[in-house]
Amino acid sequence: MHIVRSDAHRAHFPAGEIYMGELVRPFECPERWDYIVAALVEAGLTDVVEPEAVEESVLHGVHETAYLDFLQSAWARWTDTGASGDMIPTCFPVRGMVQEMPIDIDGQLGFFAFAAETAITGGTWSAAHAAASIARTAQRLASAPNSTSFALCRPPGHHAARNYFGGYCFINNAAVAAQGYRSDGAERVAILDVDFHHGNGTQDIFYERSDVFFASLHGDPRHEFPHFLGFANETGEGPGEGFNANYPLPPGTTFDVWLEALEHALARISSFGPDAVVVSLGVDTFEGDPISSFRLRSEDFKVIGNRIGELAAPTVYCMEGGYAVAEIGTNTVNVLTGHLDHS
Ligand code: 7XA
Ligand code: ZN
Repeated sequence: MHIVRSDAHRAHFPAGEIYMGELVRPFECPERWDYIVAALVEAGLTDVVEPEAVEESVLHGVHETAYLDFLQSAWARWTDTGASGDMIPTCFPVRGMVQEMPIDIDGQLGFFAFAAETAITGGTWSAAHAAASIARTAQRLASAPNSTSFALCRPPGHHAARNYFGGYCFINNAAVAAQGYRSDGAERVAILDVDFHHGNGTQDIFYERSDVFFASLHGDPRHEFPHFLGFANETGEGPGEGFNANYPLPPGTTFDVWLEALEHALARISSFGPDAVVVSLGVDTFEGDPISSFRLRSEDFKVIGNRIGELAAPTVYCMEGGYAVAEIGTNTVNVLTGHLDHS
């Protein structure tokens, strides 16, 4: 299994995250990456590859140009105003307001954001771009039948939509991998999102497409972030009708219930007949996760990888969430070795 990673992620680390009325140290922190790397090495997964820069055509296949331009130029324009702190969005174009991009950078910040916990810093664009390059490189390396690679992306990506960021995500790495498969000739790609949170961004990007099937298992949005997408009746639109499957699950969900949903999602993916599979791999379904509410145990993650491996498709795992930092490495590696045990 190829492991694609880069130190470039360290450039992105906001000073704070708004959480329960306080500005706290962000849960999405650089040590998450260090713990995963240590566990990979301990498991003998040492075939490490540095990323090659993702092509503009692939990025533009999943995000709008105005959004990418905003992300790339945001920090310089922000500091030009005299601001020196991180960019935290505070004003959003909600129901009944004008949905047009303002001129002012602070206005644009709210226009391109859907949540306020996620700040942009001076290093955000370079880190997010490197994470997308990691996903694209990992996807290229998993093109042969049954080949598997791991994209150790940070920042994560699955909340990033065609034209908005939030939930710690800026560029949708899993979508980049899926689009990469398409531009390399795959006809059908499936994305399976096993992170605790709904992959609203991935759903948004592919909602009207029939070439990419999206399935997500996640906390019921009536209780859990991102709250406003991820319901079971969201099945795709237009040509994409029938190519989106959501499995919202209640707080406290244990592995037996979660696994039933996984089996259902895998059956849907099998009947779609994908040429390749992208997995949005979050391990915040773990029982000890500080911001989530499922009850999966470390050994359960092996079963997840094993079951995904049974699809016997070229597979790329893209790292998403997981905030029980001391266990994030074990839980992530358990999925990967569970996959390899199968093949
Ligand atoms: O998969 N997504 C995450 O792990 C990020 C969730 C961010 C939640 C913020 C709630 N205040
Ligand atoms: Zn998550």
